[in-house]
Amino acid sequence: MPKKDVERVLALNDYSLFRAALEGFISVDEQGKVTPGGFLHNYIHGLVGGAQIDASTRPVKFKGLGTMSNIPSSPYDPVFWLHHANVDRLWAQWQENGHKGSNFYPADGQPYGYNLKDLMWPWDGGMSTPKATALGDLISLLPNFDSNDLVRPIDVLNHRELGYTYETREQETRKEFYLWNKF
Ligand SMILES: [Cu+2]
Repeated sequence: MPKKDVERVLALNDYSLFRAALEGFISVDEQGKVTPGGFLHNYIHGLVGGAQIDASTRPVKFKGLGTMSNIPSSPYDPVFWLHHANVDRLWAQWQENGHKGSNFYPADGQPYGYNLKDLMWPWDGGMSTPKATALGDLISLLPNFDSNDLVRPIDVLNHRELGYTYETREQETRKEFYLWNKF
C-alpha cells in the first residue's frame, strides 16, 4: 500500500472515516475532501494478479484479473493472509495512536454486526443471515455454537487480549541500532 496513503489514513480521527478509508472505499485528502474509489485494502485486492485499467475515465476504472479480486476465491491466495494481517496491523496502530478503547468504536447506527455490542456473523450462532446468500447454504456449514463462541466487536477491540502483538516503529529502530552495533 502506498506509504503516503497509509499515513493519511492513520491521521484520521473519526472511526467511520478511518474504516471506510482503510478498507479503501474512499480516500480522504489533507483538507478532508472525500473521494470514492478503490484504495488501500481494496486497491491491493484488485491489483494482485494483474488488472485491466481504463484510464479514460475519472476515477480511473480497474478490472481485477487475479483471484484476489474475487471475494469467494481471494482467501485461496496466500497474499490474502499477508494483506489482511497488514490491515489488522494498521488498525492496531491506529488504536495505539490515540484511539484506544471502545469510545472510538460506534455503539449504534451501523449495519447489524458492526455496532460495538452486536453479535458478528458467523460467530452469532446463526442469529443473522449473511448478505451474500448467493454463496450457497453457508449456515449448514457452520459448527454448533455455544454461548462462549459468540463474538461482539467489543470482545475483539484489544488485539493483545487475542494474543497478538505488532512490531512498532520504535522496536524496528531499536533492532536496526543493535544490528549496526553488532556488525
Ligand atoms: Cu480483503
